[in-house]
Amino acid sequence: MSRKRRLLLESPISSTVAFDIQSRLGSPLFCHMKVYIDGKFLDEKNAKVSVFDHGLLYGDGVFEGIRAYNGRVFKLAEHIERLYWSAKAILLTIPISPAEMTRAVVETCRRNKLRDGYIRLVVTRGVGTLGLNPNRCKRASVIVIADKLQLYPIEYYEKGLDIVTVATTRMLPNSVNPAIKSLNYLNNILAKIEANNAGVEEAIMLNSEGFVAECTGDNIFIVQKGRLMTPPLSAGALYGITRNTVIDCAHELQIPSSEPNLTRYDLFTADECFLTGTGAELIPVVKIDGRIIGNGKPGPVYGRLNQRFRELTQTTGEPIE
Ligand code: PXG
Repeated sequence: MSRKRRLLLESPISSTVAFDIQSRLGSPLFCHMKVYIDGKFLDEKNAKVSVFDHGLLYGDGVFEGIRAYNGRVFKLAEHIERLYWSAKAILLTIPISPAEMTRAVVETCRRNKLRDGYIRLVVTRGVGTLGLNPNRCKRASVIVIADKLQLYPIEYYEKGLDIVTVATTRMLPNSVNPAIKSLNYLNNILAKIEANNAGVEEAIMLNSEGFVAECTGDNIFIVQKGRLMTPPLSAGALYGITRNTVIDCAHELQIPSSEPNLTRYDLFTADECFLTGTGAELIPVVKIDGRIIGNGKPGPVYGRLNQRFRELTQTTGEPIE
């Protein structure tokens, strides 16, 4: 077995997953997890959607991944705003107001006694017929799940990730615009499969012009001579909430930042590289397509931004209690 494969199997994420599966099957906790579906809090085992829901049949819907830290939901208003923007872009009417959505998220955390964890907010087109016409779906469904998530093994936050560029490109803005956080994630999943096949955790996706867009579930940043850079939204990057937070932190710390088009060459020759996402937080990258980035260790600008980000997550957000 290769060293990389062995590391993956022995990594903390494997044990987290194993623990999750065990606890879900055997533990009494399993029955107590409450999932919000259309105004009701249901036991996890009864939290189900119809096979005629177009979210299932066509990936017709939108979602958000949100995080709670220290008894507060981080950047909740920003996530709710992006959810309604995604819904607007696909002409999906969310049946509750943003204020009601905010209460649903906070209440789901409260009922699950979740102080630190991950919240998945899903809005599906709702129940329709076997035809794809969304006009047949009478009412969208709102789902809130509050759980735990460990996206990457802990060791990578200290050592940094080794990632690759993959062949699957980011979608064009005139197809499903990458700014829409839609339930149809197959494009990103195909890229993730390429990462899996290469034995790495994440993949860089280029746009159809060959510029860097982002990763399958994270935005990407580089540092070159003290300047922070990340691809513009027009390159096919998601309007990432963590991305925005990092840009704000850079401003606060007087680190100059910009959003130019970036090529793989820019990544290879950068002093530092890191990824951002709600699940991943800030995670350093030390190797891309076999090229060592900088000195092969997480860099000082990453360190400063990461420290400020952690302070913000611990001290700001919508209180749960
Ligand atoms: N780009 C894409 C394509 C994403 O899906 C991000 C960037 C980061 O955005 P935020 O707002 O979280 O900073 C995301 C969101 C996963 C997973 O399992 C990742 C995301 C969403 C759902 C699942 O890796 N990241």
